[in-house]
Amino acid sequence: MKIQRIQLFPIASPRQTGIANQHVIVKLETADGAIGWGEMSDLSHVPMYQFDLPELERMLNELLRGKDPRNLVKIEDDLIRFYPDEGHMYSRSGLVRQGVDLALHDLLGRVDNVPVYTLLGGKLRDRMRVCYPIFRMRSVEEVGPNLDRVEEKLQLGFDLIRVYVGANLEADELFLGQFTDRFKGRVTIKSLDFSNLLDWRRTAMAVERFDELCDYMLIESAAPRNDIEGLTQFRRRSRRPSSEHVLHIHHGWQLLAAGAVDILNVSPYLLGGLRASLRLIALAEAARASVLIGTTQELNLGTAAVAHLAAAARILDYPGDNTGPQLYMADTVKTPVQYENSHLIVPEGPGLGIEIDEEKLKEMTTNAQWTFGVDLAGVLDRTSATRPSAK
Ligand code: GAE
Ligand code: MG
Ligand code: MG
Repeated sequence: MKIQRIQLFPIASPRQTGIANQHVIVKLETADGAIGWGEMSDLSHVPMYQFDLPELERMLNELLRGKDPRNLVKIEDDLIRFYPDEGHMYSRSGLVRQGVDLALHDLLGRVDNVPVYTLLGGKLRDRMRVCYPIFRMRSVEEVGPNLDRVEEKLQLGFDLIRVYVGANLEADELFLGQFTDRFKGRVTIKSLDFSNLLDWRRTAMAVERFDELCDYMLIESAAPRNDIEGLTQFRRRSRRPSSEHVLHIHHGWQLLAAGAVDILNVSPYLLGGLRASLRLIALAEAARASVLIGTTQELNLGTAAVAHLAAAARILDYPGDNTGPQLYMADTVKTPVQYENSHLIVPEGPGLGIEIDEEKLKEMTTNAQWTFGVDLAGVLDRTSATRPSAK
């Protein structure tokens, strides 16, 4: 088997929350006609520059054409050199590697007629508990609609949420207090995500107030970006476990060696695919730390890949964040991944277990608008420029 061609299709998908996000669908073909699909998920983050897609496609064809898709380690080794770790949460090189890694796994699974989890060694579970995101509130006017959204998602079976906090403590407190009054015993909070907004002491002070209002499993990103010492200080004083997004394998080691976190937030979009994610999970195992699978809000292909990762993960002791397909209103797939009672179900078909509708893909590619706007708080928080606090 030899890789013959890789194609990149830009698409945009609106979210129920009023923003739209840009993704790249990856199609990989071998000389004998086998096909695999992958995804570079959610490019609409800072830093605010984007791929030169024709150039990226040209380069990837040059790198991959003629290669044996079964030699995953070799392709990965090349890609890590050509697209090295960038060390931030929205690493473009991580996304390039994710796109190729997912398409390769999908292709190999289809050729052998096995699900991707089989390629990863098999499965320990057939579902993963996941939570729905409540995006950051910057004004108290945003509290009511978000509580209504919790109710709406509960009706669909999602009894687990996570809440982004730290920009407006008054709004946070209002939300968390009213959440407890309205949903206690019916909906659980997986995490309060500070997204590296506050220094560790301010986070600790906010947490003291939040602790009086609600119960939750863990705190995420409790110190500024790259402040491993701050995370360590916070964790020493925290009654609850804390997690941080792992940026690359050495960062994972740094977090664990410093005792900065209880939980590694492991994500294929950031680390560059399934194989890289499995390495981080092994690192957590070695440190007797915990793992959760995070998200950039992938579409169906990216979420299916996460499901296969979850199936094969030896350490996975907290719920994941992977509900992108519940958030986006358009995708290129024939049938979406399945959720049941706040669980993402591991697909059983060959490859990633997702069928692409090429007509839909064509339509979405033609209509894709890659505009980003200049509403920085909205880009950071994933909220729309029409939110009350933006007035
Ligand atoms: O920090 C997180 O856990 C989030 O998933 C964060 O990365 C979001 O901004 C996400 C999104 O697009 O909603 O990427
Ligand atoms: Mg986070
Ligand atoms: Mg994202």
